[in-house]
Amino acid sequence: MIRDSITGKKLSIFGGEKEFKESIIISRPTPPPFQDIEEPLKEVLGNKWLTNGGKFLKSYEEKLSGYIGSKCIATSNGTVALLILAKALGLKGEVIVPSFTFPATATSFNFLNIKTKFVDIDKETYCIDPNEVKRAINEDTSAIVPVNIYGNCCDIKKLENIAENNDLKLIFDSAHAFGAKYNGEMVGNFGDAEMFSTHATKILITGEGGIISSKNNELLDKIRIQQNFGYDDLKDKSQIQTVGINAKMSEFPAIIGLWSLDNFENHKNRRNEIAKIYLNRLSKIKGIGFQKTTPGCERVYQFFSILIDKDKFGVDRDQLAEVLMKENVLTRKYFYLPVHQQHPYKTVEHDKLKITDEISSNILCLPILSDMTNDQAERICALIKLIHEQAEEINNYFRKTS
Ligand code: T4K
Repeated sequence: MIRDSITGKKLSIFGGEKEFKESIIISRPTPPPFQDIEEPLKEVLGNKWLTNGGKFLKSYEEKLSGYIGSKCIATSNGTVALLILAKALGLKGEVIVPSFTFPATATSFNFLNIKTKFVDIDKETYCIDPNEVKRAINEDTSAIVPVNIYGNCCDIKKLENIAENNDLKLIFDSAHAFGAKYNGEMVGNFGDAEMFSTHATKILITGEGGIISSKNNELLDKIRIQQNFGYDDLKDKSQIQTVGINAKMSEFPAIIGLWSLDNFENHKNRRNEIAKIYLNRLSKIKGIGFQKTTPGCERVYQFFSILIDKDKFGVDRDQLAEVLMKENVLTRKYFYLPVHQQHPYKTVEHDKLKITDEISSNILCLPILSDMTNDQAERICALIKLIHEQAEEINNYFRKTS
């Protein structure tokens, strides 16, 4: 049944019952049922081979490579994947990144003393603006690091052209975009390399985990060495080839990853259906805007965001989040604060990031889960509609309680 409103519902801030008895969290993982991974777990424990190029890791990497169409290396997480990529590519000086992202995008480079030049995003797709990238290039720039934000794709073609024309490396932070396609090709096949996160909050999960994909075998060889303390297992087990780190994935997350990959299409499709409900229902409410999908992109829904125009919607983003929280709907303000406003970055010079600041102040990500029901999504939409309808009372409530 399609719900347009919740008849007779009294909002919880006004003393009504919570709409949901149990919290609906922004991004709860869908882990495997125990019986589905019992056999491989027994095998690993029985074999006493827990990590360092184990059987399940190999199989996971092979399946990933088959799915993406470029060779994939699994890592301990996405942050360290970016870090070893930067090291393997020999980046230095400055890299161009958006500020509208999770701090890890920038951290991975700063950790290696590579500076991050923050540039603004496109106001519709929320992805890095290629024109701003062009403007930011200088003699210190060594790479461009666009982020395929929320599961949307950047303007990949333009960015590839800019990188090529300026002899720069191009690394995609595709932490959110596993399973997305651009011009019919899987994300993971672009630039010099791409990084995915398989953290518990993602669609493809391993608990903690990351993936590096690339078509450049020489680069992948370097990454294998980088993630293994600097040892090249094929050469000399007593001599490190370079200063490396431990960024390996062990057998347990690989087993979860194998299950998650087998179930990925179902999970992706479920989220697409939830997103359809959100788009359909919420587009009828004044003052709610949506991220536009980049032309040529078949996106995935790592996150579903709404952009609140307070003047038209009636209450602001923070108030909406609070009223929803009281109903047990736990949203997140990804990505507020943007990276350039985080403490370590406040002294970093950058041009005005007007669109980043504006979107970051008004964005709200709604729960989108791989096992969410249509009814849950419709009730969330009905709640948002009710909040819009009762905007005046809600404003009075916040005036009195602040
Ligand atoms: N680049 C980008 C663009 C990224 O977004 C990220 C990470 C990275 C790079 C780095 O990749 P990793 O190094 O993480 O692989 C989360 C994730 O930890 C992080 O992976 C993710 N992006 C970021 C957007 O979100 P938090 O601090 O917001 O997560 P947390 O612990 O508050 O969890 C979010 C919600 O999920 C909570 O409400 C509870 C729920 N949850 C969480 C976990 C861990 C569960 O239900 N079960 C769980 O096991 O960072």
